[in-house]
Amino acid sequence: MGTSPVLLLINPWIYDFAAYDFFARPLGLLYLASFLAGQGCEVHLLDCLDTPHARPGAFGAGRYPKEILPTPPTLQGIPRRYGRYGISEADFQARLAALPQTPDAILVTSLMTYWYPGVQAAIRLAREQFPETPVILGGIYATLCPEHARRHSGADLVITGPGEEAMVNHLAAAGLLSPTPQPPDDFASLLYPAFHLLSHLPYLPILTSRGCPLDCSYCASRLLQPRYQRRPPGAVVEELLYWQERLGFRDVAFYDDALLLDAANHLLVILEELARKSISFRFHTPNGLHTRLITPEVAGWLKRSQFATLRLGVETTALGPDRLDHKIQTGELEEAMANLQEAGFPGEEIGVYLLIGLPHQEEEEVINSIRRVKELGATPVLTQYSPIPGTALWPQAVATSRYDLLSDPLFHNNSLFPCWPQFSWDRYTRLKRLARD
Ligand code: B12
Ligand code: SF4
Repeated sequence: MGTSPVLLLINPWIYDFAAYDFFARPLGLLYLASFLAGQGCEVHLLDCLDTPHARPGAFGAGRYPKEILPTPPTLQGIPRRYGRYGISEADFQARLAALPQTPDAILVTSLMTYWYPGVQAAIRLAREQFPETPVILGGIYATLCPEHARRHSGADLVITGPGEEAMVNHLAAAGLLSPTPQPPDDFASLLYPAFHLLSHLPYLPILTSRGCPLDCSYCASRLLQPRYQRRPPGAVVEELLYWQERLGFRDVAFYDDALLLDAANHLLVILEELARKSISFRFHTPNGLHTRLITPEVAGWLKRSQFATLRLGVETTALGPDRLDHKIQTGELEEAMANLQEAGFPGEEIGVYLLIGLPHQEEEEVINSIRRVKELGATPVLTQYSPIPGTALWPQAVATSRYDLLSDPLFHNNSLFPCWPQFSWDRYTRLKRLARD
């Protein structure tokens, strides 16, 4: 076996009509990088999104550089400009050429299913430079659409699900590595993500748990992380301190699906410990929080600990037996709002995610939700539904869509409102205006 295997890890471009860096870093790939480095691999990273923003936003978020490209034939007629977000192709090639040697394997991650053209482009260009090197694809698109990925990505191997153990087994089978034994699928024992491989890191993404014990019908959390696992609160505090000492950043974005679950024994312990040590950050929750779990005590801690970007996962204020999730019941949004306002959050700092474009969703319901959120003094944030294969809602999504969702993941793109038969750009603009004004 001798020398360490050399691995090139790639985070591909985004190909889309719209994309914005709202605290987005390739955390899964960075976890994999540190894990494999810990197993004795020499790891290099080529992150197509690791570039200065074209227009900086608040707290380190911002607009990615975009190069306009022809709209794919299947998406013709969408009055939005398609393009590639991230570094230029020339920059990609230069970064490949700068590698000290030919890698033994190329590991590519993936995020949104409908961003697969970015995966294809990255694999194609990497292959041009290193035709002999095997390419392995993993991540979210690979897990949700494995058959499509096997046929169309250009990778030699597609691995689904959490990648740590699977990659070690694969490298061992290929004779590249003799693995040190690891406790199987144990999130708490993983090394910190390899943030040092990034050039631009204005904020720190952090995961305190993986997965979610709930099972909302439009969500893929269970498919991606079948087991809900939590790190000990003390370990999260240690990680935050570790990065603050080395990188000196202030902004932290939680990536958890279920950050507020059992808060008394988890998040609140973390925040109390930071307060006890007089260490402060500015926190952001770009992924929605569970509204019903915002008790007066939780709200108070969120305020004291400087949560600056708050997003509540509400999806719709319509209640009743037809709801697609188990996240909220009568009076719970009202209660959460009262608790947050009591704690001192002004309405414009409380963003409430409302999902639009769900199968069979009436426009009236969206309008009512927007009005209700505004009445309560919060800020409605519209998020467009993206249908996900394997979720409980998928069969309905396929049945209601005006696109053939089964034929191409490009149709999962939330910018198309693929499952909203009454969709028109005028309607959407009206709803956006209603939410904003
Ligand atoms: C954090 C998050 C975000 C963040 C940023 C994510 C980022 N890095 O860019 C924010 C809040 C910005 C975001 C936004 C959105 N998101 Co989002 N997000 C997530 C979330 C909760 C976690 C992703 C994550 O980082 N996980 C943690 C890491 C550790 O896991 P991982 O990336 O999966 O990596 C592991 C494995 O996949 C694997 N792996 C990864 N790479 C590789 C490579 C190889 C070679 C191998 C072998 C293995 C492997 O190993 C890793 C470690 O175990 C997922 C749901 C989920 N639970 O996964 C949704 C999810 C990905 N998001 C989703 C959606 C719909 C969106 C939005 C479109 C929402 C909206 N309607 O506005 C936006 C659009 C984003 C944009 N920029 O345009 C959907 C995807 C739908 C789809 N069709 O693909 C998901 C699945 C949620 C859902 N609804 O079910 N998101
Ligand atoms: S609560 Fe959130 S993460 Fe959990 S299943 Fe529902 S939508 Fe997914």
